[in-house]
Amino acid sequence: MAHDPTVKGLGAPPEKFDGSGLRFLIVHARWNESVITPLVKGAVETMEKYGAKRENIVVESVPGSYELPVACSRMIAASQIQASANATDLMGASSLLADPSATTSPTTANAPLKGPFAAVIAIGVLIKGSTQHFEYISDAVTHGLMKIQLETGVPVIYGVLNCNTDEQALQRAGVGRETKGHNHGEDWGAAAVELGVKTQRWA
Ligand code: DLZ
Repeated sequence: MAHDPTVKGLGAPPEKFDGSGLRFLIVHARWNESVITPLVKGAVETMEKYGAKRENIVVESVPGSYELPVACSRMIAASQIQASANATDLMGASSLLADPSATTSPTTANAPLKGPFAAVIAIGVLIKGSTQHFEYISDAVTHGLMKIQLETGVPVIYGVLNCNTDEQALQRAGVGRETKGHNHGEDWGAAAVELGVKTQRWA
């Protein structure tokens, strides 16, 4: 089969975005694991290339794509609650510092960041079957993820492949059998860092 020209990726970014001080979340489905695994790997490796530290990239799995929105929603909310708790702790710590007898555990430079996620990537692979399942799940997940990012203001990168065949999906993970294709996980990793940096600028 000839090279599929629709399997293309993101162009070069207008600047080098630095994800080093940011915390990210990847939630991925486990359906179609042979496609999911390279996509997640591509996303993580690209985020690291853009400075994100592996310990600041939280990876969580759910059974199928239909579960992506609820996991993203809960984990974003939990990270925001944790951020408020940390802020309260810090206020307490600064008053403790006034007391020379108080002991606080020092944070190390390599400790994972806590607090809100700068951006989230939701990764799923939906392959069209002979029933209406594909259309219902695809539509619900797409709208669910958009709703979450608009309601929370946290970018949710759309890492859901909606494909007609296994081969189409494999090619979009860079592991096609007929032709390798391009790993879209890399584009999603780059988009997560860019949006994470930009939403901080837009704050
Ligand atoms: C049920 C189902 C089907 C038929 N196909 C897929 C698929 O191609 N990709 C995917 O991520 N998940 C699929 N699922 C599972 C649903 O997303 C979901 O996990 C179950 O319906 C349970 O809610």
